Amino acid sequence: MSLVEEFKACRHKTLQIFKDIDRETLCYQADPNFSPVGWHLGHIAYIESLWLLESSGGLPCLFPHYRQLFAADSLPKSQRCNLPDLGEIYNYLEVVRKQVFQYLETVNLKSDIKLCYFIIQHESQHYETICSVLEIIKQQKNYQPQLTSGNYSSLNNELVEIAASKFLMGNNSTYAMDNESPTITIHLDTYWIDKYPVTCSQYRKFIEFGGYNNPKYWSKSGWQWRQKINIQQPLYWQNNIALNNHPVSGVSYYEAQAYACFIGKRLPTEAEWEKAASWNIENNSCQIYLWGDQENTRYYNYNNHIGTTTVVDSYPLGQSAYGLFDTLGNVWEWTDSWFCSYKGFKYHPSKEYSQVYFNNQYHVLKGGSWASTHWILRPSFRNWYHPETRQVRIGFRCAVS
Ligand code: AVJ
Ligand code: FE
Repeated sequence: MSLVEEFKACRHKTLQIFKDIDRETLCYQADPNFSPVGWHLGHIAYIESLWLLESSGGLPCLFPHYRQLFAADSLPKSQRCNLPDLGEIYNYLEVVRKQVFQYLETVNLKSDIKLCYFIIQHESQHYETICSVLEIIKQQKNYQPQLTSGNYSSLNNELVEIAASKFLMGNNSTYAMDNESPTITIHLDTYWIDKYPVTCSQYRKFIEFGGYNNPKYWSKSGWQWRQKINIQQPLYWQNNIALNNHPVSGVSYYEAQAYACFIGKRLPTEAEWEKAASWNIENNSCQIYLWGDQENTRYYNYNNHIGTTTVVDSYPLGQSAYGLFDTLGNVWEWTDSWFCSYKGFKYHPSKEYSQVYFNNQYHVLKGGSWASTHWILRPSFRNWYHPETRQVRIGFRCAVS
């Protein structure tokens, strides 16, 4: 696909979600930590205009009156509900896009290609957040916790041995985001990691054994948080045996950490996760998912094809070289690592994308979810959230030293 076609394909996906959205949903703030879905749409146009037209192209700002509303660092999230009509936001997107295509015809694409890849991946990340917010709204409307206890499933989480060796971490290709570069060779001692993400059935044991009320499983900051928010289960937890073999999701980093402690394991570091997902010891190489690689829905649950989680052993074709399932797609996975820069990091296109978050307040998440597009679905991609976040579809797998 040409770059122009990729831009169009990404936009097509985004607009599809808005086909039957009413004004109330467009402007509704479902959660204090997330903006209304309509805001994300305007912000996508704003960022494209800012980075491609203004900063790179030196062109004047097309809609200066939208700056305050759609910039990421301007209004607090609670003040983003007063949005223009959907038609006006569409017009904003279209006018910006038309200029972008004109601009791209006039420049040597080579110099701007990384920026174009950034823009597509930026839109993809907001696409995913839009999907998550719609899911939150849907859950809030229909949610009925099911309190009956379920049967446990026989699917166990085997540990896979990852023998000591070096491996190549990160991604220095043109389409990589700034925080994935430069690549680095890392040696890891032997460790073991779960073959599957932790399932609802497995997690139910933690709930039923009183895990939420026993400080011995929780870290100090985790227990403080747990007491503050007084919960007994993941967000939107359904005690439904039909979900037994789905990955647990809606858990904060602290809940993931507590569960791991409960079963005598721990969360993997980012490097451990990435090695198990991408390294091939047979030929000493990294499995790299090329930018815009052919969509293959037989391999992973992604691109919103299914629109929710799937049973963790559904995709044998998508196993990593070490035999892990669901490393890509289904749910994001917490790692034990703080989001920080690799040695030699250079920001792109601005400090505001990654650098301002290198402050030991965010944990790295890996692997993408059912709503991740193929433009961001790769083992080297790094997502990051506050350890308290449970609103997006995040699960985890455990490791052992
Ligand atoms: C890394 C997913 C938390 O969505 O706020 C989007 C990514 N950065 N626009 C977010 C991002 C700028 C970010 N997350
Ligand atoms: Fe953004």
